[in-house]
Formats: sequence, structure tokens, C-alpha cells
Amino acid sequence: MHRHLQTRFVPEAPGRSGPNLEMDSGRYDLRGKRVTVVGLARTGMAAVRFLLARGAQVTATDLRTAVELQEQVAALRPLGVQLDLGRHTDEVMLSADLILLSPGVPLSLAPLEKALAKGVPALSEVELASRFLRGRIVGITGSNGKTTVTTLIHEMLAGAGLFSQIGGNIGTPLIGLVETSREDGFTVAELSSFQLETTRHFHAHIAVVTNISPDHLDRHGSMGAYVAAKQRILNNQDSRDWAVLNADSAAAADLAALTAARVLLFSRLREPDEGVFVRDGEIHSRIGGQVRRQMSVSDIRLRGAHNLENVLAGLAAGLAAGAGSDCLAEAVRSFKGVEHRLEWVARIDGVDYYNDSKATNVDAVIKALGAFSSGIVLIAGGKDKGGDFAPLRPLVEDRVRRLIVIGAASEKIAEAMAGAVRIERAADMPEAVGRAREAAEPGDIVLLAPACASFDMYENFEHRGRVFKSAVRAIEEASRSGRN
Ligand code: UMA
Repeated sequence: MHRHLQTRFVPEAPGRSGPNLEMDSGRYDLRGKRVTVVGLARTGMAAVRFLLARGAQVTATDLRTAVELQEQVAALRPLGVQLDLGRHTDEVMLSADLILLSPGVPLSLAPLEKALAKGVPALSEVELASRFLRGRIVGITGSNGKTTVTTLIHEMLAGAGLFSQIGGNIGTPLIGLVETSREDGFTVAELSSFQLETTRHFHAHIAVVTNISPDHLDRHGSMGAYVAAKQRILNNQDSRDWAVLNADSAAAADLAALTAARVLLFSRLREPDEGVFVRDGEIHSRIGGQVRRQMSVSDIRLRGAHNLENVLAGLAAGLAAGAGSDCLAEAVRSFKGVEHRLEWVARIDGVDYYNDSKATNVDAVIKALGAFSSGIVLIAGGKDKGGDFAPLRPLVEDRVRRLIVIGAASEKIAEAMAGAVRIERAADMPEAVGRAREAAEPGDIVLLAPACASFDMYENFEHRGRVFKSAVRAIEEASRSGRN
């Protein structure tokens, strides 16, 4: 028997008098309904467009002013959208038939609390989207690894010849994927606790929980409330569905008791009764009691134990979706990870190049260095965030062959690492990559892991990562054409 999971929030008051939102064959009938959209960034803009196309009367409100939201105002005014900017009033919430929340908007807003108390329904855009999306939803939540697992599952399904589209917290609001969704296809959705907090009918045909550890406690107030939001991903599942849970994360594995779906556990450390696991360096599945070898751990290009877990999660979801083992193994072999997160770029003359431009702090660089045993040529530096580089020293001493520093923090890093490793200075990224190439020996790793922000030399970490990759590609080209 399926148990509805409780949180402190009841998104739609039962028995509320007033317009019925659920007339259109289980979907919300939005024609003529007064809908207030809260937040006008990516989610809000996509939601407004969706609501207008379905005949709703839309009001949009945002704490930012009309001056700050010039582009949005210019786009929405001609469409007849009422705008209430620079504040959130009681009126705009209380007069609505439905309130649609952007994920970044907390439920604790005073006017919103008043409206909820009066029984005005408030939903996340993910809830609304899920009522209209055609086909099956693969929902991925968790504290870490969501983006990697979401991307991998999407690539697995597409590689198996299935129709798959990707969105959610990863950046594309789900509401914008309704039009392109297909009855015979999948929508692979990264879901944050913010997006899940106000779901009601949301139904994941395959739900994945990568792991659960403390996060976003400022918004949710307590670990209990955070977990309660995450576990809503299992609501409304039935015995035809699948829940993919991490056996090595107690808080995630405990959720098995809360779903009516078939459970697949994944584990690096043990062999679950049903699920995906590692035995002697080989990844196996056991589904319906049948053990099957799927691929080797060495097929995974991504480094680090956390990435092995991510692959196990993706594989379990891929099997649940019905993709063939060969296609899944091929997708893992060619999966380079998410851009700028320990992303494999190329192998040139036996040296592997990795882009970890997202490693903007010392902790992230410790993780990156931990993913390789030795022979690392490290490119670091950029805009110093005021942190202490000293914690890097033991790993640098142990694993780094040469350190190449760039950007404003060059001298501070060089000082902190003096005597631990040979250090060189480079004026820009192409020079740093060139020096790294000279220093690296076959079997080595060239790693961009800056431990700094990028704003001294680049627009953002993505820009820095792209500059690194194009410098690597230039070397690759030159090497191929024999010029080097
Ligand atoms: N706003 C208000 N009132 C408030 C709070 C915010 O009006 O009380 C307004 C802001 O002024 C702004 C707008 O709301 O104009 C911002 O809304 P938003 O923060 O929901 O931003 P979106 O661009 O719609 O992005 C959201 C997700 N953002 C958050 O969850 C904070 C994006 O996740 C997501 O990619 C996108 O929807 C599409 O689904 C980002 C994120 O940081 C990447 N997620 C967190 C994380 O990964 O840790 C959860």
C-alpha cells in the first residue's frame, strides 16, 4: 500500500471551494484561471509562456524592480501579463486561483503564508509540468552527483535509441519541455529539494536518490524538513515504477520503506538483493534474482569513488528504463562527465588532460587530486577568494609533479607551495597548457583545478574551462598533424 509522505506543507487544500483546477482529464484546466507566478527568472518566464498558451490570466511578481527586470518587462507587457514588481503583496497572492512558485522562492514569504492559510493552492513549476508532460519521467534528486547522474541517464537512453529530453534543476525548466515531450519517450529531470517541496501529484516512473547529506538547511530549517522534501520524489509511485536508491548512503537507502515501487539499490561496498554492485572490478546487476555482468569498473572514464557511485546509479536507472546492457556500457565508456567537473578532455602522447574549472575552492581541488594517484601536472590560480592554500600541500607534495600557476593568486599559491613541488609561472592559459605538456610524461595527468575564482581573467568558470579546452585541442591538432 502506498503511503503518502508527509511534510509540513499541504500544497492544495482539499475541499476548497472555488474554481476547480482539475477538470481537464486529470490535467489542470487553466483556461480563464487567475495564476500568480512568483519569481521572473528562468522558471518564471517559461511558466508565464506556458500558462498564457493555455488560456490563463497571468500576474507575475518579483522582488526585483522593473528597472532590474527590463528584459522581462519588455517581453511580457505586450502579452498582457499583469506585473507587480519590487515587492510581493498580499493582494497578488490572495486574488489568485493558483500560485506558481519558482524554486528560489521560499514558502515562508508572509503574503504566501497568508494565501496558503486561506486555501489558495501553490505549486512548484515541476508539479505543473508533470501534469502535462507526455511519456515517462525519470526524476533524479540527492545532495551530490545529481547533475552527473541526470546527464548520464539522458545519454544512456538517447544512446539506446529511445527519445529522451533533459531538464529541471540542471538549467532548463521542465515546463518548457512539455511541448516536445513524447508519449513513447522520457523526460530526465534533475530535481532539487526546492522543486520537490511543493509537489502533490508529481509521479516519477523512475526515481533516483543519489545520496543524502546536509544541504540547504538555511532554507528548509532542519535536516528533517530537507529529507522530507527530497523523499517526495517517491510519492505517487506504484508497483510498475522503480526507485533507485544508494545502499551506501543510509539516509537514501532508508527511503526504500516509503515507496510502492520496485526498489533497485546500488552499492560500491556490498551486494544488494536487487540492484547494481561491484564484484572483483566488474559491475553486475541482480534483477529478479538474475545476476548479470554489465561492464568493468575500468570502462568508466570519470575519476573518483563518487563517480563510480554516479555510474552505478545511472546504470540501475538505465536498466529500469529497459535500455539494453550493450548500449548502457557504451554510454558509460563514452561518458566524459559534466562539462568543467573533472571533465576528461583528451589523451595526447599518453597524457590525459582534465578540466576541473568548477574546482573554485581548496576543498574541490583536494577531491580532484584525490582522484589520481600520482604524476599530476596541476594548473592552478585565478582570483583568490581569501582562502588558505596550505591544506593542499600534503597532496601536492605526494602527487603533483609540477605546479603551474596563473592569474592574480599566482604568488600567493607559489608561496604556500614553496619547496613542496617545482613551480612555474604562466601569463595565460595557452602558455600554462604548453608548459604542462612539456612537464608531463606518458601516463601523467594534466589537471586544471584552479582553487580560485575566474573573474581576474575570464567571465566565469565556464569561460575559463573552455579556454583551457581549446588550448588542449590546439596541442592535440598539432600533435596529430605531426607538427610537434
Ligand atoms: N525571487 C522573488 N522572491 C523571492 C525569491 C526570489 O521574487 O522571495 C525572484 C528573484 O528576484 C529572481 C527569481 O525569483 O528574479 C529567481 O528565481 P529562481 O531562484 O527560482 O531562479 P531560476 O532562474 O528560475 O532557476 C531555478 C533554479 N534556481 C534555484 O533553485 C535557486 C535553478 O537551479 C534551475 O536550474 C532553474 O530554476 C530551472 O529549473 C539552480 C540552483 O542553484 C542551478 N539550484 C540549487 C542547487 O543546485 O543547489 C537548488
